[in-house]
Amino acid sequence: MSTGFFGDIQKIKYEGPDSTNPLAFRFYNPDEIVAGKRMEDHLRFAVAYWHSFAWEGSDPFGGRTFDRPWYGDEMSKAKLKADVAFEMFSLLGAPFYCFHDADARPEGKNFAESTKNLNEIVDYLGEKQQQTGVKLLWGTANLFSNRRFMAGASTNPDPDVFAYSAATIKTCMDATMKLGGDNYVLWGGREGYETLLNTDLKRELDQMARMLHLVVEYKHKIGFKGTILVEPKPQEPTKHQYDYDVATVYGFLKKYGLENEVKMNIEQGHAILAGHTFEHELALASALGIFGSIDMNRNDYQSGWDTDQFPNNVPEMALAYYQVLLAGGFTTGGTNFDSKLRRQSIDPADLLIGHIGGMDCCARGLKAAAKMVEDGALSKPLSERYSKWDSPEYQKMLRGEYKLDDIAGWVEKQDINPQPKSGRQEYLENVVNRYV
Ligand code: XUL
Ligand code: CO
Repeated sequence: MSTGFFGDIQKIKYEGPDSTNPLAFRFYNPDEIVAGKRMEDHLRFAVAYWHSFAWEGSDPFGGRTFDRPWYGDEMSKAKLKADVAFEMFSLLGAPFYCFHDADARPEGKNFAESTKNLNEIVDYLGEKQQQTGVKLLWGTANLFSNRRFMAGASTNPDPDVFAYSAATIKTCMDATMKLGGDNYVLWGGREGYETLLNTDLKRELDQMARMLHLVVEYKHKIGFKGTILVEPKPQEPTKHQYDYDVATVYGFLKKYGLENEVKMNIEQGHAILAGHTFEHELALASALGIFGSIDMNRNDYQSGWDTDQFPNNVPEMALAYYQVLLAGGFTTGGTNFDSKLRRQSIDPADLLIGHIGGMDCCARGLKAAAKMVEDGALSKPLSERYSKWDSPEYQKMLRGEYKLDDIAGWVEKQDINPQPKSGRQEYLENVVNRYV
């Protein structure tokens, strides 16, 4: 039975590029085959419960701007929220969703009551999944909003908070497992510091590693088949977040022996905050063998804040999905819209329109990327650029069969005299522009 929240809006359909209907897809056509696979199976779209249903439109200077019938602390409101959320997933044809415990259940007066509320809402979400066929891409714990986490969760100087966080993660992993989630995510919301003057950095990193080991052990204990994902971010809310970027997290995983157990959930806006392009983070994760999933939301390039906007830049998406395709595509991962409306976009239809635009933009990016892969548009010039390495002598050098003095002798004997070659950046940029 419909809640009526979206009025008489019907399931969003693909109408093709010429459509001017704001409530139709122009490029996202789930059944269309791209590079041998249905578009829906490539992109694996997920809606983020928090931004669309839990966030009330506040910013640092003002409070709630949205007016939704499910706001409030009662379980009945949480269920209405779930009803509307699943209605939206179905209208959009989004195959997945993602949620934090705190998005979906009322906070209890203590841990036991919060867990009881979570379990009740998880049963309800399970029924909704059954009814609609929508699945869970990932679950996670909100260990950053409540004031108990203000000095961190696993990295808190107070071990009571570490224990409370561990207990909360356990309940959220149970919930994710019960709902058949494909991944479990850890974003280090307040795992960082405001000032080194009150922070023992080494202790905090050790604590964070202990928590991640506990998570991995519990995953195996309960037989969770999904992937454990860490989501890097350089700052916001803390001045310095320990999971700064892909490179930093990889170093952390290596130091603590977790590099074969954990993969990355890479967010476009976080990449930008870290001073990287999205494709840099994706390419690096892929090169390190830890690519997992993506959060698809852009920042405002002028304000520099983590503004979590829907993607609308097709060339950026094309380069991102190009890296995703090179990495072999998603396995357990997907494209989660960790995106929210602007706080003036108060109409129910805005929720749909934001996602429709994002899905269309990703679809265009994917199609451009697939064509670039198919044509070898970038891979041919790339392999040409490195082709000299294929020669037997250079292969031996790469394998470590020559020492430094051998190489010096060889260079002298062969009279090696490197001749600079063009990097052809403008040419390659023009090639990309032919596809987007
Ligand atoms: C915060 C952020 C989170 C994570 C999940 O910037 O991206 O929403 O995706 O905790
Ligand atoms: Co995110």
